[in-house]
Amino acid sequence: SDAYREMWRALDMDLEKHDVFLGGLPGAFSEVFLQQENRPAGMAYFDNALAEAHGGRIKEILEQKKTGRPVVGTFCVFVPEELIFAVDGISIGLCGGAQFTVPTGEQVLPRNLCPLIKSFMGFKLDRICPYFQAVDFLIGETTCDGKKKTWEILNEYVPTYVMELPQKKTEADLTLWEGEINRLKEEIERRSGQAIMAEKLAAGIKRANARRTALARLYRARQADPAPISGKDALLISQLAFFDDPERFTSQVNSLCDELEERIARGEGVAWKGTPRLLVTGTPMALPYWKLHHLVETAGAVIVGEETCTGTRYFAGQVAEDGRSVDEHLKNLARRLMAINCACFTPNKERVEDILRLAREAKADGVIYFSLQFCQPFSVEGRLVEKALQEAGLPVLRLESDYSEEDAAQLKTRIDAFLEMI
Ligand code: BJ8
Repeated sequence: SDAYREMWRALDMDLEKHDVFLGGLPGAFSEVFLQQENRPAGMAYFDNALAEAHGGRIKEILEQKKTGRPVVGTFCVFVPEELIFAVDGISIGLCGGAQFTVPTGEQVLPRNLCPLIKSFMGFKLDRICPYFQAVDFLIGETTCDGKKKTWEILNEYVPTYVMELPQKKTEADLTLWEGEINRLKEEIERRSGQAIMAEKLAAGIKRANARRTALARLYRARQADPAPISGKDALLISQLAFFDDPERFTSQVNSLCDELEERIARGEGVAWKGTPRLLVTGTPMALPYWKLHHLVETAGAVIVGEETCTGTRYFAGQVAEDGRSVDEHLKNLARRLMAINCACFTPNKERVEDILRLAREAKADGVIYFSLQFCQPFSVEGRLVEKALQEAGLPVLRLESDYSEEDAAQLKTRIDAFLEMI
């Protein structure tokens, strides 16, 4: 609408390019989502949240920003959003999942780099992401080398603060990480001009815990056979968690879960009982990346869980709510985060245990190990995970891909062959 165009112009967006980008989305969305059978009615909220991602939600954020609330962009589930909530800030997860911006990203980054990094860099350079345009500052982190070095370039466009994430999980690493969380707290205080107080931080922790609880409930519903919701719809919900208003999102996920639990009680699902059930594990799948889920679910299987950062790694665990002082809260934040098993850590054996447990809980018939192209941590770790799953008798399919559609036919052939085998 015209009102939105004014808003986008004020955000210094490239309106022509943005039109081209948005122009492709409704077709893709309708093909991937709207043609599914027996979708839960509660998906209507999330469909609308996606449709309004560049419109209504941005308008809402800009109104809140006018009242002095800081807008902060993040790229990793290790960045504690609770600290942003503690200054009434708005936290936005900015990872990019679109092929559209990859060529622009490649103008400043090597071509043989993970598409997620090239995509978010491209969104900034192309000026077609209103979230990127609205943020006051970004919080990066030292995870993979690609992201770690990209912050230096991104910082030329938007102030980018970098947290140092340890690479091991010893006591010394936990101490380093606690210090990093404390330094981030000081940075957020400095940038927002507000001191972080114990009560506000406790409220932020409660808010993030409530969202994690709702997402965990959604994942539990997917353990039912027949599955009450498709993997695609569950992925879309996870992706929207990074953009939506946290309280509203949580309450919508909970009402959807009410509906799903009624479906389970009636034995109703989105696929027949006995449909092959797959767990996906690997790199995150940022909005609007739906390629793998779409291929798998149109090939006749259903995805019943994601051990990814747009899946269980985002919401696993809870921050203890027994802290009384800011210091205790910070320690509790650090402890929950250090239990996340990202391939950037070495060793990372707990991830294998997580995958085995999740596959068992979701009654998965097989696992797809998915890496984005050029992601070294997850591709290299794939061998160890594959071996461990095979030893446990779980069939594994390893796939690597990017955001283009070029390999769709080839991926489909491999997925079909895997489904025949399991
Ligand atoms: S905690 S998975 S969100 S770092 S950008 S590592 S795909 S080459 S995203 Fe991540 Fe935090 Fe870990 Fe999760 Fe590979 Fe690409 Fe790097 Fe990536």
